[in-house]
Amino acid sequence: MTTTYAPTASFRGLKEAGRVAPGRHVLGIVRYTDEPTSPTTDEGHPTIGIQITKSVEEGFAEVWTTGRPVEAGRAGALCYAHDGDFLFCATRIPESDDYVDVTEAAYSEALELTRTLGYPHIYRIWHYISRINEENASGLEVYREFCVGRARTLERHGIAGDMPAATVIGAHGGGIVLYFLASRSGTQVNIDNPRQVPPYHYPSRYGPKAPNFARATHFAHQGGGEQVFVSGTAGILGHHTMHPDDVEAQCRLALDNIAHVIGTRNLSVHGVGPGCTLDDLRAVKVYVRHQADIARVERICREALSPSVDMVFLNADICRSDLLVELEGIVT
Ligand code: 3EB
Repeated sequence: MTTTYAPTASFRGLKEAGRVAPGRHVLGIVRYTDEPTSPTTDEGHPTIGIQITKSVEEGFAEVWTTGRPVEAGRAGALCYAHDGDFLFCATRIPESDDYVDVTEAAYSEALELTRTLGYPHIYRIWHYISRINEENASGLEVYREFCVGRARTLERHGIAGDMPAATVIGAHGGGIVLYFLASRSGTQVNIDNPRQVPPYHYPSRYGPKAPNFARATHFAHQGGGEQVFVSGTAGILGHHTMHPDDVEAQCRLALDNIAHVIGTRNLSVHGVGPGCTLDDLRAVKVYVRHQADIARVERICREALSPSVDMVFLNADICRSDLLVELEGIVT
């Protein structure tokens, strides 16, 4: 797949985050580091920090760049930048003993911003949530509270199933960081995996309100070029967690799930193509619940993916407490 001027991500050292190739412009910077920071636009683009590593030395920046100059702005708690065709937006919800209303409010603000600025196609969303598997004051798990808040906003806006690819992963502190990409034009197709129940049809045993995201989003940009955004993908078949005590088996299943989602057959069912393979995956983030499992997971991922893949490994909780590993990536 080729990309002309669409936003692309690269992983860099925290200190080199702002240095970009000639002709590229920073649309947004996400710092994966040892402290949370609320978004700012001090450098002419949003910068936000997720607390997800144990030290700043282990940290890195995910730098989103675009082919055109950007304009940055703020709206309430949201920081954003846009280039006429693409919008990057980030926000942080502070640590809270009840995430339902604050999630609903943040999601509503975000949806409203995309409408006000004229970027109605949200095509990829990331969320990092501290204490994700802990019970909050209500007795409900934090992830489940988040799902209730998200569902309320979507219901209010009449959005049933057509959400894009997403990630929800545990942070080590700092509340909820949310960031997303949206587009003014282009053709977005949200893609399911027939091997996995669509999240919005998960039974209520996983929470009072179902999650809502696609397994992948295919995006054909109006100026040419296509990208496939693969959601955080775990060892789930149907709606069941498989191999609950076996991180290696979960990792292989997650990779199989991705291969299936982006393969020729599944993409053609959704009317898009050509299909791709695990070899095409880039900007891969691998989340591993137990630090001690990272080496084993890394071996499996290095074998399955391209030798030239840009890939990072993070020790983080996954949204179901029996999931030990999850991974995401982009075909650009
Ligand atoms: C899963 O397949 C694993 O709630 O938006 C992955 C990606 C997961 C996104 C979300 C949840 C979400 O259910 C968990």
